[in-house]
Amino acid sequence: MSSTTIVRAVCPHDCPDTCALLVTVKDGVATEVKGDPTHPTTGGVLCTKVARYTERTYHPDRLLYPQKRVGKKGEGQFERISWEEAIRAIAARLKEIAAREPLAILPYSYAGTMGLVQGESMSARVLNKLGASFLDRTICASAGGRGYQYTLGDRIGTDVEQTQNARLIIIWGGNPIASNLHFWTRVQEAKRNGARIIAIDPYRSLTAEKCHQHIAISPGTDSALALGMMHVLIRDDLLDHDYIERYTLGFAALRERVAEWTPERVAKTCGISVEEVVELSRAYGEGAQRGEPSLIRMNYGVQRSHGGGMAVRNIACLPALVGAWRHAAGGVLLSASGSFVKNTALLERLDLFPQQQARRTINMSDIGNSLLHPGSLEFGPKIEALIVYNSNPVAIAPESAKVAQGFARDDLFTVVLEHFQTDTADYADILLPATTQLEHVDAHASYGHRYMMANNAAIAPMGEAKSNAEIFRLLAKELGFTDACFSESDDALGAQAFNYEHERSAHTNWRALKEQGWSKLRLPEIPFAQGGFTTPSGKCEFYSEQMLAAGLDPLPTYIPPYESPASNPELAAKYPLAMISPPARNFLNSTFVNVQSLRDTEGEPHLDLHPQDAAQRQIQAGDMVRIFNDRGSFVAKARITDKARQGLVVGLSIWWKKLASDHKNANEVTSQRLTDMGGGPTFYDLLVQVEKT
Ligand SMILES: Nc1nc2c(c(=O)[nH]1)N[C@H]1C(S)=C(S)[C@@H](COP(=O)(O)OP(=O)(O)OC[C@H]3O[C@@H](n4cnc5c(=O)[nH]c(N)nc54)[C@H](O)[C@@H]3O)O[C@H]1N2
Ligand SMILES: Nc1nc2c(c(=O)[nH]1)N[C@H]1C(S)=C(S)[C@@H](COP(=O)(O)OP(=O)(O)OC[C@H]3O[C@@H](n4cnc5c(=O)[nH]c(N)nc54)[C@H](O)[C@@H]3O)O[C@H]1N2
Ligand code: SF4
Ligand SMILES: [Mo]
Repeated sequence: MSSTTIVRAVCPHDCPDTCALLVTVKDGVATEVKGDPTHPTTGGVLCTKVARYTERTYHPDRLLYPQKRVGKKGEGQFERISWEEAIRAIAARLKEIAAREPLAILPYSYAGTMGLVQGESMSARVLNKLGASFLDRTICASAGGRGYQYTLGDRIGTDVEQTQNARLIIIWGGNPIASNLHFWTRVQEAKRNGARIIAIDPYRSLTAEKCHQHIAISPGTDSALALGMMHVLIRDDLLDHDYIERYTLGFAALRERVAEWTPERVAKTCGISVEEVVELSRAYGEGAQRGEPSLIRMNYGVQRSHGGGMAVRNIACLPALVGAWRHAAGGVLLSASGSFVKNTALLERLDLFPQQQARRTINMSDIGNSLLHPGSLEFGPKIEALIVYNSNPVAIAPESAKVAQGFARDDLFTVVLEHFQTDTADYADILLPATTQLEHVDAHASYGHRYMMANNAAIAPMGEAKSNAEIFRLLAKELGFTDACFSESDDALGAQAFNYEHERSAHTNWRALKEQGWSKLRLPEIPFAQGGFTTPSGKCEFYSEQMLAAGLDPLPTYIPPYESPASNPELAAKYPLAMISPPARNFLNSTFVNVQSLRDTEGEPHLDLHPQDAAQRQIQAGDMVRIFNDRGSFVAKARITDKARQGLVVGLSIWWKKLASDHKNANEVTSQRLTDMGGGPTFYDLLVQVEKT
């Protein structure tokens, strides 16, 4: 007898929307993945990528059994082995290393799945028990997260479900049509209700194109624009004095600081006009004076350069100045992740770490340098074993030539857990097949909305694939770890993910969450109407003692890019063009690049150049060009367009190297230098030269 069921699931990808899914399963086969129409932020709509999720799950290239490498590292030659052999080989090698130097073992993982079970749960327990090095997971949001935290506290902002009620929406360093679709739907509703929409972006992105106004700022100069806005707001007295008095700290010092940031100076720094600075500030301040909610949707594009943390901090100061936090639809949203009450300690069990043993943390953003480090007193031991899951570092980490060189080390033991044979998988000693979201259970928080989510397994694992948690459980057993926590099932881990005792989440539990799929946290509709920021002072901190203690300027300031014509003219003489490589709409970071229908839509790696920059180099549309600097080079097909401001080239990303004609991607030219705070990467802070191949 044939059977059809609908299973409640969650989109696992690194996207703020964390959609609620309904998976149709016919006779054990997932036939359709749809958005849950009753989930308020999903609204029954998925992006093109995940609407095709079955194409990815049933992809003919799925890894279906464990393999060991037979060719050279990077060649991608593997031979099938059994799970027993794979787990035995890994455990033996890890044991041998741990007996000498546990800190030589390092995990490398990020948000390939955002699931709390298949992310850092059983994996962390095993690595903690081993006494391995910790990984600082900085690759995306840590600079901005830190800047936000210094200013406002936890990552809590305006509820995305209020967006349509805002009268002014500033989309700052984000391209929601590609990367935050369900927010964009609400922006359009706001637009229909008469709201004004402004994009601040060096590139006329799909989103910027559809806004009322696009301010094409030079990359990495956002903190200066925010200083200029504060200057005008204070100069023209477009302030909420009562809010400033009650709920902020350091206004007098801020006033003095921003006095020097005249619109003229700001315009010059940001490569925009004086009018743009003044009009933006007035629109923001005057709207607030009329009592209208204004929302800043700040996104991670502003924090991928040297002063990224400061940029987020400066922008985060704006709502308090004009009292925008008084409105449910006002304020700023960078991330909602701090809204959730997770049981991290229980999931990860840091207490398992050997008590007397030294600890070490390796930053994932300069993994190339770390893998090539011979070891020293300061650095600690050389890295000898790497366990990679939920990430594809050979494609996504900066200064790729060094990353690949590190992965190619013959004396490095590398285990990769993956769905596909990615660029990183090619370097594995042991390659293990992992389940996808349709095949395992998980619990999810979100960084774009306020719903706790549960993902049920819809189908049986493909081939011999196992969930990450199951793989680490097997490893724990082989390593002889007998603590009870090492035998907890994926479902038991899911049940531990949230703290249901806390008032924000107390209204539900794991079983109910799995049945309903999602449940909204209980947060005040207007989070900071009466202050209540989670900073040390409880106020919005224009002046931050914490920053001072960390050796940073305690007041908003401007930190120029490492590499720009203004800040590094010598380098610019050789490499005159700034470059950014933001996400392509049909990929999700490096995921989906191998799904043919989505790759066909993106075509091939492109480079967008301004007509004048192209003419100067005799480059015509469709020419293959080489993009290069001292770190490396890659080729792409030229697209000539004024979407890129003059002096800027744009290569939408993140391509799999092996699927590009030269087996390289944009990360060949990005740099391993870190942001001002949070140890973040500087993916959008670089200079290059471009020539016809
Ligand atoms: N389709 C799709 N969706 C995604 C992703 C994806 O790869 N594809 N990635 C996911 C992930 S991991 C993340 S972190 C988020 C990212 O989400 P966002 O932070 O919204 O990132 P982007 O969509 O890349 O938008 C960044 C925009 O910032 C612009 N930008 C670059 N440099 C600067 C600058 O210095 N200043 C300003 N003001 N703007 C700048 C870029 O041109 C780009 O249009 O999206 C998630 N969603
Ligand atoms: N040039 C440039 N580089 C960038 C960026 C950029 O804008 N430009 N963006 C940066 C940002 S914001 C981010 S967040 C990073 C993202 O970098 P990553 O997190 O590495 O990228 P993803 O493609 O999201 O996920 C990586 C892998 O996780 C795997 N995966 C998914 N689910 C599971 C699972 O359940 N188990 C296992 N074992 N594997 C799974 C997928 O198959 C995929 O290959 O890239 C960064 N790199
Ligand atoms: S990638 Fe984002 S928009 Fe697409 S289904 Fe997943 S959560 Fe929704
Ligand atoms: Mo990210």
